[in-house]
Amino acid sequence: MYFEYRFILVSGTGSLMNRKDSDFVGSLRRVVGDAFVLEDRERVSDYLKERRGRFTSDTMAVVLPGSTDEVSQLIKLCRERRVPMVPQGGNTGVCGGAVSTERSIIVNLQRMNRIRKVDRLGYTLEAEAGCILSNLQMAAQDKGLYLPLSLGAEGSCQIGGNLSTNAGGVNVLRYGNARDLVLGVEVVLPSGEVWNGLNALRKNNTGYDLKNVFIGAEGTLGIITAAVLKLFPQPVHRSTVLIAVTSIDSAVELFSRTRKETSDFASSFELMSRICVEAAFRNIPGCRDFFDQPYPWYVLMELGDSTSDGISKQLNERFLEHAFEDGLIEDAVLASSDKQASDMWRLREAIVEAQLYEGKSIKNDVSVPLGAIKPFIERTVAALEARVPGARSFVYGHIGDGNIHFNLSQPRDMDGDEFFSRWHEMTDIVHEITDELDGSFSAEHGIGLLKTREMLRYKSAVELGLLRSFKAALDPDNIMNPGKVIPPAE
Ligand code: FAD
Ligand code: S2G
Ligand code: ZN
Repeated sequence: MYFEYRFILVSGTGSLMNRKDSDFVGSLRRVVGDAFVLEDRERVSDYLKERRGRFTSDTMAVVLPGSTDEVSQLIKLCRERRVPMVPQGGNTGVCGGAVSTERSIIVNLQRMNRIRKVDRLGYTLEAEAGCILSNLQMAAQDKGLYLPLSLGAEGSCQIGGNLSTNAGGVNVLRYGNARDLVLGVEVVLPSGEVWNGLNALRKNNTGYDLKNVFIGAEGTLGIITAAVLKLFPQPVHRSTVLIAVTSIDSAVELFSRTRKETSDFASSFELMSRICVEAAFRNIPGCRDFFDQPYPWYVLMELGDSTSDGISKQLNERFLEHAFEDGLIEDAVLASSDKQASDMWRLREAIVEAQLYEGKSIKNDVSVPLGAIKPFIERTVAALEARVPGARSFVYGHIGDGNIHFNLSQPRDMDGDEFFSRWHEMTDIVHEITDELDGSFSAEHGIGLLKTREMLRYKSAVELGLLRSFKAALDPDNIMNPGKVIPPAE
């Protein structure tokens, strides 16, 4: 009979930790410094919050590296000890991509927040991954330039997380997703090697487009530590309009005119259904109806330009005139001031928060071809409300990109947990119809933990095989954000 002496230490996070683990955490401290390894339950709690309450997160420690070299050393230690790492930015992701387990460490890039360079001539910005998106927008603006990536979480999400999720947001229509805004990245690989891919050239045609392997990989292939972003002329003139329409047909027809009639000056074309704006009026202070009667659908459209005489307003007025003449529009309010324009945007962005007051919600972020928007919405609303009478379909989003946020709020007379218990049943209805219409079950939020099931259902064996080959080649020990994006083999 032998006695195994297991030194059981209770770590700061409250999880039982054996001697080996505590030595390991000690080695992390030697890399980043004592102050930047958080174990105390109190101090790690924010890093463990999962936005939609769908997943619980735990961790051995939260580690805050201050440099690329420290990230590299951390990865080498984790690789040696086979301790999984979860890269984390602002923790605003909505798919559980930054959720950790007690046997992992969270590596948050918040300390790596230096803006290295803004090149006015080259229209580029080089920054570290931990920079908050809104800070980068300001840095560009200070130089009279424009970083168009913009989303509701921009005050807390980090550019590393934006690239890792290939974030979309409200300006994709004119400027593209995060992926389209990147010229180069610096990545620390699961081997601990640093790939300096900080290219600032518009043309550099030398081999595979490696940056795009890591953009959208959601932290499963390495940790993005810096990036070179494309900048654009600052749109000094904006013309924002809130349009009331009676049908999805009119909204889609309006969009199809936008590109030609405004010569692609429209940067945003957002759809909102009545139930969305009513929830905002009800729950969010400062949100008000811009019209004197209710309408079933609203479009928020914004144009911008950097010309001296500002042609956006003229383009918008002419566009609206034609649309009125053709009976596409019931009413419209053209923002007469920046304040009014921001009030319109506040109404749009408030929908996410407003829905929190409407009970539990089952959220879907899908995209369909523009011509399928109407059948998608009509079929899905009908199918869901037939399946769960009283389920309230909040339909809104970036329809210029074919991207619909189809978020279901629990029926007023149903228990929230019962509603959540039907999560897969409801999302399967949404995803089946999306798939039939050649759409995507994840338009901009990514996969994380939330949609690995859909990856199995809707991705071909060839595509899953390719994803697994990339993962095996780059992260053979599966220490980089394991379990995310790629479904476990069946
Ligand atoms: P986190 O949530 O911290 O992490 C997200 C993923 O990226 C995880 O898998 C993580 O492991 C990985 N990761 C983070 N940093 C790194 C890094 N440096 N290297 C490698 N991997 C990393 N998303 C949209 O696309 N469009 C929207 O319009 C939009 N609107 C939103 C509005 C609100 C109010 C909220 C709360 C969220 C919204 N989101 C939207 C979702 C979210 O903001 C984005 O997914 C965002 O890009 C996440 O960035 P983050 O820094 O918070 O990343
Ligand atoms: C949006 C926000 C994320 C969510 O409002 O554009 O991407 O909660 C969404 O649906
Ligand atoms: Zn969105």
